[in-house]
Amino acid sequence: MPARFLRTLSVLVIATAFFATTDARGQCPGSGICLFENGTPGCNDAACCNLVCSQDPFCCNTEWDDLCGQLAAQICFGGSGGCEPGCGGAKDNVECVFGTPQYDNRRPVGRILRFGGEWCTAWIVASPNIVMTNQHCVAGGIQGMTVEFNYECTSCGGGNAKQVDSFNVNTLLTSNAGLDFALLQLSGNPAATWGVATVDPTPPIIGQPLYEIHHAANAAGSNGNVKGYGEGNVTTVNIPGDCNVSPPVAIGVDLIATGGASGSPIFDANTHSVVAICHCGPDCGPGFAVPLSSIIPLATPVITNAGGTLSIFTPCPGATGDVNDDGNVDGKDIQFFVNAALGSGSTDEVCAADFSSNGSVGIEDVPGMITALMTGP
Ligand SMILES: [Ca+2]
Ligand SMILES: [Ca+2]
Repeated sequence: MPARFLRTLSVLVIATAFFATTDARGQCPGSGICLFENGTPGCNDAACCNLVCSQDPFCCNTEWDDLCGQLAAQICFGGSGGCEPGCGGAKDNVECVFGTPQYDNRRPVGRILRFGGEWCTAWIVASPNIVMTNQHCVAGGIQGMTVEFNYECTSCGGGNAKQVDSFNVNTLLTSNAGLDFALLQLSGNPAATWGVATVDPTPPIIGQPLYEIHHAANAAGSNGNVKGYGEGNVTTVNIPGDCNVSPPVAIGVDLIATGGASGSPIFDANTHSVVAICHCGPDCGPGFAVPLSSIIPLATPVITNAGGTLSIFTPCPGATGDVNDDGNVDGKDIQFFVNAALGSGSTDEVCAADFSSNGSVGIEDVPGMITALMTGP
């Protein structure tokens, strides 16, 4: 890249001239953040600023540019690649929701690289190896594309980068500019390791609670160097003309839609199923998404033809107490009820025991289970 080459050359020249004349660290601390391009000389962490400028005086003399941010990530933050929140939200790093169903849903979410550069977000929509992203992410073709899973940090406050698992993008199965979705087939079997996101093709409604798992780039233009997490709601539905979605099915969401987040799955906060994909919006501001209720009917035959298997959310038909599904409600169901309460029941078993309809089996379901045992078939 010519600009980078010239910049590297200028660093050498400046460094040679500068060390001979004056203190390279005169701008420490500066006013901007250290991890990203900040438009000013120096950065606001004095220790980090001194370290970086001792290696690259350009960062203090002229401007803290993207290379300075990358250097800061390497030498101030343990080579983590900068495990910092993408947009500065309180829970912007998915590690901050460790131990929740939301956290589990990070696994099938990967970032798309194009010729090694950060590009978009993709997620496993069907086993063994089909991912969904935005059409605009593949409008220039899939040449040089890979999808990396586990591009995550080790702790909520940052920590180090985890070991990534990379797959080549082999085939563009379909793309649809109107609904801004595309299906890609990867090499190998990423679903075996990273799982499949469950999809819910029910049309979103205003106020529906959501969360998004994404690889958004930072507002300052750095790499999307964290797996991001954000919470929000559906704010509007069926918006005519927004970001050229056709037919007008886009939904407004108070979730980020900055560069890099394109194609991210947006989950319903109660069912933990994907209901929409991130589509467009301003840097780190509320954006627009396309609901899976419009996409799934078109995607399903393509996925089937490519040998893929979807995981589709099915709401519980209602608790019966026949947890072992043998047609009777009796003592044999008690152990299955306990198993479901301990978290080792199947989806069907949880449905049969979840009298409170809260999606899990617990103490609140005991009265219903006792009633079923006393009255059931
Ligand atoms: Ca039974
Ligand atoms: Ca329950």
